[in-house]
Amino acid sequence: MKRYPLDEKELKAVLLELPDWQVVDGKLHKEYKFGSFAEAMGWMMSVAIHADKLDHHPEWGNIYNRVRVDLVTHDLGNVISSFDVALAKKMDLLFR
Ligand code: H2B
Repeated sequence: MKRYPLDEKELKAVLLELPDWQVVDGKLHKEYKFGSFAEAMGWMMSVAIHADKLDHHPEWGNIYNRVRVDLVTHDLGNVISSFDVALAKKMDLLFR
């Protein structure tokens, strides 16, 4: 997969197919809520394994059963890229 920045039009289209994701401070942002701390941790671990394989790592934080995620591509100068979209989709898939 190629890592390329999204233009305005692509970003708009992507947001339509990514429920509850929005652009906040130039990053692809979402907050997940889980049934428990253990569930949140389990999800983070599953995502971490995938993120490392993809060599694309999220900015994220956990408080109890919530995980706040901000996706941006550092190598391209902190813009939202195709890799952020791929990771966002995988996160949603693993959340279901
Ligand atoms: N993660 C994110 N979010 N953005 C990057 O540009 C990035 C990354 N680059 N993980 C990768 C690692 C790069 O530093 C390594 C050397 O491939």
